This record gives sequence, structure tokens and C-alpha cells, in this order.
Amino acid sequence: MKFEKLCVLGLGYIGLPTSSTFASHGLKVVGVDVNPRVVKSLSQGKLHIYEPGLRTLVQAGLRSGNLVVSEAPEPADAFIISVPTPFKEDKKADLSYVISATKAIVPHLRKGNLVVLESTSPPLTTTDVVVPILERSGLKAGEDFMVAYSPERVLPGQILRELIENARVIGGIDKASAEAGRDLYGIFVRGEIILTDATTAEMVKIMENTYRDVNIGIATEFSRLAERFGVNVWEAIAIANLHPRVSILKPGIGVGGHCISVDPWFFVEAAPDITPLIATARRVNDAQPRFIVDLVRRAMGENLSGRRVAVLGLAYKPNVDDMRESPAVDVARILAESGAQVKAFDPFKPEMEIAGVEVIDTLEEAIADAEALVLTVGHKDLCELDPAVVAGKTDARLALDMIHGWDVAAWEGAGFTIKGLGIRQE
Ligand code: SAJ
Repeated sequence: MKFEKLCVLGLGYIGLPTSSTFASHGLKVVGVDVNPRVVKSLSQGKLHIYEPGLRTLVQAGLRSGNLVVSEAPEPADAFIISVPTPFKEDKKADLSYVISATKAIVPHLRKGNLVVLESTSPPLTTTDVVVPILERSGLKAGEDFMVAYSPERVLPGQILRELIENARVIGGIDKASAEAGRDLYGIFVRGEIILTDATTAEMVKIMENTYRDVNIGIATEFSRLAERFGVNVWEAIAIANLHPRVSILKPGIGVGGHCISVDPWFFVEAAPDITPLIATARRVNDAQPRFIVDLVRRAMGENLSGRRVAVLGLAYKPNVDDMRESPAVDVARILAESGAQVKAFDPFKPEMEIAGVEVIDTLEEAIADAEALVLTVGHKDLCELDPAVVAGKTDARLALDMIHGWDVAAWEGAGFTIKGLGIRQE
């Protein structure tokens, strides 16, 4: 099938890279977002999110005329839905964005169209939620138009490369839908394109992120065990990973982001009676920020009231500006709730609001009068800080490294006492 015009609903971390990549491969793309501020700033070439290389690609798309942004969809050969699927307080998937985006397509749906859902969704969403809404158009799925589920699987920070190079799963509601999806994504995907049915593709996506969450969960518990037994967890993991069939992930301050900390709940919600391991891993990882604050207590004393703490790093993982479900934000917030005077700094997001926390836009100001520096995110700039220089800019002589980012000998050499997750005290 040949595609000339594409309409992408949702211009976030996935929709915007996808729109601009299609545009750079010659398609006419209408990128749609319901947020007028996003549409306005994008139409001026200003991006509301940070992803390496994305600004250049979007600006090139806009300049060439292949990419236009709009608040409303319009007729096209294919529609891609890439809106968020957050979860609600009760950990149930919030499909309201998927539903409203699907409804917005209905008036524009024509015979021969392909509609692809990319948003991570609980199993059966494509067949049981999306298809019935699209059929309100009077057209019949599988006869008049095609529907597929194709999960995004790109890693924030490397989205533009992975979008093209990763294997792509396309699950159709029937064979023709899957094949149409292959023709569409085949325009830029260089990785293998695997065709399957829609529900398998939905499950694959959640399985991948659940697998990672459970594996981080075990690393998290290893870090607690190491703490109890006075073992350096980083050394223990490095040694265990020499085994040819062992590959333990990195423990840290918890699991954040909009994917791994959310998606496993979609399985638990759909089938709570058969998912105790998945639910437990989620709870273990969610509890890690509190464990990290306990480590701060152990280093600074039980009563944190009035203690001056600098939290370095707020993003959910290194070298991104994304704060969604960030465990670093939780650490800062819990420290503040425990009475500490928290100043926090993130080089990727100098301005943001966290209740009780002073977010400072320069490192110097954040650390100047601190008693302890807590490294929470492995941003390159923070890991590469020169401890000798830092020592001249802060009153703190206690460095708490929660993510294995600082060299113990170098920080000790600069006059700091260094403690943190999994670091054995000699
Ligand atoms: N983390 C650890 N230890 C590790 C690895 C990660 O604590 O060893 C933490 C990170 O600090 C972060 C969280 O886990 O807080 C998630 O980070 P990540 O880099 O593992 O994953 P995401 O959420 O950025 O992207 C994941 C990816 N999925 C897999 O690797 C299976 C990506 O391919 C997906 O496209 C993305 O979720 C998504 O959108 O679903």
C-alpha cells in the first residue's frame, strides 16, 4: 500500500519524533496536539520537549513543508495515535486520551485508511476499545479500513536512532492491516518488521517493560541486602555478571519514567489473580526512594529537621529532561517532608516545582550552604564533577552517591566523606 499523507495524533516524546521522521522521508505529515500552546510553539519551531537531534529534525520538516502542526486532525491515508496512557490513582489504565484521539479521527475516516495505535495499552484495547469507536463512522474495520497496533519501543535519549534501527512489531486486526502497517513503517524502519496480531503486539510491549521492571526490582533488593551485610553491591554485581548466564541490572533510587513504572500495572489490572510477582516488583521499586531517604538518615542522623541537603538530579534517568514518575523527585519531596531544607538542581530542567523543595537553577547556588550532597541521577555533568572544585564551592563534606556515579577515592581525596547506596564503609 502506498501512503502520501499521514496524520499523527499526540506530539509528545513519541508522536513528535515519529511525525518528523516520516516528514524527513518524504511523507506529508499533519501533527496534531490538543494543547494549543504546544501547537503554537511548534509552529514557530520551538520544542516543548528535549530529545537529542529532535529540534533540528522538526525545524527541517516545518521548513520543507512536509510537516505541519495543527489542533485538529484532517483526512489522510493513515492515522497514528501516539497519546499518553497514564494510570489513575487506583493503578488502572487511563484510556481517556486514546479514546478521545480515536473519536477525533472518526469524522475524517475514509475507505482504505489505516489507523495505528502506538500508545502502550492494556491487552485487547485495539480490538475492544479502538475498533468499536472507529466503526461509529459507519465503516467496517477489516472491510472498509484497516487497524493495527504497533508499540513504540524507543529509549528516551536515543529515540531518533532507535526509531529507525529497532525491530518494529506490527499487530493487525487482520493480515491486510498488519501488511499495511509494514508498508507504512517500512518507509523509515531499517530494523526487522515483525507482523503479528494486535493483541500479541499489545502484550509484547508490556512484557518487555515488565521484564525490565522485575529485573531492576531484584537489583534493588540486592542493594538492600548488600547494605545489610556490609557489601559493596556494585562490586558484587560486577562479579556475578561475569557468569555467562547472569546479567543483573543496576540498582538505584527507584524506577521512573512514563513506561516501566506504569506499564506492568496494565497486566496487574487486567489479571490481578495471576500476577503476584509483577505487582511485588512494582511495589519494591516504588518503595526505593524511601529506602534512599533512610540511607540519608543513616549518614546524617535520624532527625533531618532543618538539615540542609542538596539533591543533585531530578530527571527520571540520566541525560534526559523528563520528570515523569521520577524517583529523584520523590527523594527530594520525602526529604522535605522529613523536615530537611532541600535545595535541588537538575542541569536538564533548571526550573520546576516540587512541594517543599527549592529548585535552584545553578549548581553553585544549590550546593553552597549544604551539609550533604546527594547524587540522585547519573547525568554526565553531575558524574563528571571535579570533587576538588566542588569542595571549594560548598560547606558540605558529606557526599552521598545513590547511583554509583562518583569515584570514591577522588571524592575522599578532595576531603569528602563518601557514602551511599551499596558503598561499603571501610
Ligand atoms: N533503571 C534502573 N536500573 C537499570 C536500568 C534502568 O534503575 O539498570 C531505571 C532508570 O533510572 C529509570 C527507569 O529504570 O528510572 C527506566 O529507565 P530505562 O532506561 O530502563 O527505560 P525507559 O523507561 O527510558 O524506556 C523503556 C525502554 N524499555 C525497555 O528497555 C524494555 C524503551 O525501549 C521503551 O520504548 C520505553 O520504556 C517505553 O516507551 O515503553
